[in-house]
Amino acid sequence: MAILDILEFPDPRLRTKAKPVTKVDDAIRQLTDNMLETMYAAPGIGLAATQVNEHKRIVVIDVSDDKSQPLVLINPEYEILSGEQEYDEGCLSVPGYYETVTRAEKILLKALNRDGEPFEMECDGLLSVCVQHELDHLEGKLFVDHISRLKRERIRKKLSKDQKERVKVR
Ligand code: QAP
Ligand code: CO
Repeated sequence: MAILDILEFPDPRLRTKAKPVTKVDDAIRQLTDNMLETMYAAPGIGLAATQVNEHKRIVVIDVSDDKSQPLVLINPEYEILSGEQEYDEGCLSVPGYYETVTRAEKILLKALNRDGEPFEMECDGLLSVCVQHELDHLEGKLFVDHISRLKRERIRKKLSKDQKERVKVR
């Protein structure tokens, strides 16, 4: 297993649209395991392959309190079932920033699991927010695209400055 590097906003590679996985083989399973390890180490509750510069339709999520319920989603899709909810979202690719985003309340998620078998599940609450947030990544979209341009620009400038200073002190 390995901990992978996470791309940070405004890295243009985060804008890449991910391609479907054509076969769930050992290499894909190894990537999902490394993504879970990276997410748990961060620590985070969700991570998309895009964030580790792998442009494949793969997401890992664990919203349980004790990190006991890893979800591996391959070629995921969802349908909105009902309602709206607001949540203060963050992102491992936008470290240190949280903003309120409005998303659907209930969704029907369809994906392949780690063994390549299709499954469906209804999601609500935090899990529903997390699925919608992570599937945005696969389209090259970030939660900061759901907030005002003024707020997004403020975050972009601060993170760019942090990244430059990190290079200097290295
Ligand atoms: C996406 O986000 C999410 O800023 C997953 O300094 C977030 O795991 C879905 C994290 C909220 C639904 C609700 C963020 C860690 C982790 C940071 C994460 C940070 C350290 C974010
Ligand atoms: Co994110």
